[in-house]
Amino acid sequence: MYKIVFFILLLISSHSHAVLKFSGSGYGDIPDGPSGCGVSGEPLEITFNVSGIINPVDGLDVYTRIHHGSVDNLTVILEAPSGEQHLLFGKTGAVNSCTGYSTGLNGYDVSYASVFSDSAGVESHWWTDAKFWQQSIMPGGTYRTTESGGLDQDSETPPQTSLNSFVNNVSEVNGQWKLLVIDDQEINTGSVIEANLLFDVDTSGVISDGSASIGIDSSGDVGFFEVDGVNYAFRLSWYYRINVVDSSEKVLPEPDSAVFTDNKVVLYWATVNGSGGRLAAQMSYEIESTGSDSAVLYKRLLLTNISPFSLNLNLYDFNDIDIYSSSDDVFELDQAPSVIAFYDDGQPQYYGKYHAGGNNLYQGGSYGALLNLFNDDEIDDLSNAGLPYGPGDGSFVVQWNDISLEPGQAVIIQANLTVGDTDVPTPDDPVYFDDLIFADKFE
Ligand SMILES: [Ca+2]
Ligand SMILES: [Ca+2]
Ligand SMILES: [Ca+2]
Ligand SMILES: [Ca+2]
Repeated sequence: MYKIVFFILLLISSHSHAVLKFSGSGYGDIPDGPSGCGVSGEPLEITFNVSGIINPVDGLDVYTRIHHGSVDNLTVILEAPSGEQHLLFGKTGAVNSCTGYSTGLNGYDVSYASVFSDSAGVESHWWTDAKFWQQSIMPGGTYRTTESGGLDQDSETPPQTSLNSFVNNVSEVNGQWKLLVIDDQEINTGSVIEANLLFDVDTSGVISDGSASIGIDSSGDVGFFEVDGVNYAFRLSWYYRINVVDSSEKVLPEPDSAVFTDNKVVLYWATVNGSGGRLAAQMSYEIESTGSDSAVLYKRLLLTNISPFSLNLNLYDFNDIDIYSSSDDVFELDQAPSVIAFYDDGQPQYYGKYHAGGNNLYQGGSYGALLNLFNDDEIDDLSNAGLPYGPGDGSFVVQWNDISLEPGQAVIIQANLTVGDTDVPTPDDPVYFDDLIFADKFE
């Protein structure tokens, strides 16, 4: 029972999130408002074509760079494709009146951007800062969205509102979003320089088959490979390095989307931005039960060169194995450089094998030492050393080096992780590994 609770808690806490950014179009001058009180100007409509969001949206931030002589002229409304609206701010500083704080916005300077986000916390009040900077320029900052000022507003700190609650309740996320920027007083004018919508998307989930399951977090890492209640792997993740471009290894970042079926997930990256968007990626994890207490995990990574240049890649499959408990695992080189066997020293019936296709290099060692290779600021190639290792908290990594990709060309990398507790491994043990495994280029 304790184990099950622990597993669930970790899955929840490992929820991380991908951020999908959509830039606006239609920037320009905001039509000036008319004279008088209570009459609005024509809105400047900034539009955002949002598409491809298939996973749940947990949150939304709105990045704005608005240039204006007086913030109290402005009312800014976000409109979802399905028509629901949410006010970012309006008539700032107008308490039982038509005019409010005469505070300037300097949208031409990126450091003066205003970001609307629930992450700002309630202590960061848009009105309080606007009041402080009256007759001057409001600096950049992150704020909660806020109710409007005007004749009905009797507070200098009107209630703050939630963009996340708004986006959680819109009926359609994909489609054309609008930012309506309205000036409702004459004389002071302004323009919109830039606006972006940043959707916080949850691509985590669990795949399972029989008694085997694996949790996928939004970063594309796989964790908690469990079979029949025994855990075999804590974290499986991919790193890469583009020669000449990168001065250290990069972790494959959060995917844009994840498509789950029962025992399989496919993760998609339109661009892998860590190296300047030179790669697109697609990753699948498929789990297959091979008995009541054994299973195989198929890992398949497809990387495409979407840059106009030839690239030379290194790929690393990082396997942090923690069998049953993490401190007493043994790792052995079964067949260099591609097959690595491992078992629990205390309970050797818990064992497994890893089989890579076409890799050049491997390295075993402690989890911390191996992780340092990828967290430091240096280029690291694996040493074909470190095995056997243990008993201890071990891990292993394999590397495919010198993969040359012309523009538009792709590479597929595959590896399998087989675990089971049917017997103690010997060199002759069959590995659940078929002849389809390969690492090859295709056009
Ligand atoms: Ca105006
Ligand atoms: Ca162990
Ligand atoms: Ca490194
Ligand atoms: Ca380990």
